[in-house]
Amino acid sequence: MKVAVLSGGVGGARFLLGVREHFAGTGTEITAIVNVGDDMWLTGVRIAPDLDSIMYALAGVNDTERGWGRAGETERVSAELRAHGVGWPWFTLGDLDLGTHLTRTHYLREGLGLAEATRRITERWPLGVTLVPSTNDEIETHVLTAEGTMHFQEWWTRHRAAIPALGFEYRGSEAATPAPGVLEAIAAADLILVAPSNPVVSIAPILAIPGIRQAITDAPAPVIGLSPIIAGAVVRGMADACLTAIGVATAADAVALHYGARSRGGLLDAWLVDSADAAVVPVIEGAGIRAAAVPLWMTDPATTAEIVRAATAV
Ligand code: FO1
Repeated sequence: MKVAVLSGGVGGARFLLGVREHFAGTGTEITAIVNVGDDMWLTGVRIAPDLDSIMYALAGVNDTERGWGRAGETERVSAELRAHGVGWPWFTLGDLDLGTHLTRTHYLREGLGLAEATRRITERWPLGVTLVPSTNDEIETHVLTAEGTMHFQEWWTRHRAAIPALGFEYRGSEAATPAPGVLEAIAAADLILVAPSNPVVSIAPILAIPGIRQAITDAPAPVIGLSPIIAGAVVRGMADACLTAIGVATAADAVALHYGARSRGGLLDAWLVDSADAAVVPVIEGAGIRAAAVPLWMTDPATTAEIVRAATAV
């Protein structure tokens, strides 16, 4: 069996721990198609937060409290960079984490694509999941605000999404092409999962790359999504600020309707909501999307594996 998962970083990482646990021992090939809209060049290195958050989590070397970066991290190099006035003072690159960025930059400078660089970097750990960036091209999510347009990381990390967003741009996406392995994973999948990641800044930049949405629409596998919203609140992160900006309510059914039914030109065949949102199941089904309500809190990999089992049964 083959499973393809569209995923962002921190929430996606938690979800993938459960996907791996659910399919453990079954010989299932799991491919995560990962957002790269958060990526950027900073102090001469290429940073890919979502790929790294997933890699560190699956490798068991992540900082579980922060949700990003390495456990047992030190920040000596970042302190030096700050003293030099280089980089973003509000964005910390840990010393261990910098090892990843330097390695990735080394491969990119050698002329490899991000997908091959990621393959080589992830070889270090038996992740049980193949990580594929959505594209080898450099695309960047920018946020439009009344105070100007800024890179997603500035809005998210520096301003904590407190400046109201007026819109989002996935710069470079129109000219981007799917990375090697993306369309293949979608076409070969027996199951396509849309992780409970941020619909606006994690999943949308993947779908903005020409060819990916179409490949999903045409795929033989069922497309099953999981709500990142539980009882009108975000599970983690600041997705509510993103959804508000694009005119979508912070509600499990509103996100499902935003993605739309595959049978009606959208993305989804089925959608899982939390038990707390059971009342909206008929609304989602009325829009042509099969729906079920189950506990969706991803408290640990075993609980998340149970969520994935429910997703395969909806
Ligand atoms: N998030 C922060 O809140 N502060 C940081 O200084 C920070 C540094 C950082 C460095 C590398 C990396 O891969 C991620 C990092 N993050 C940091 C997380 C990241 O900004 C976001 O949480 C994601 O991009 C959103 O998925």
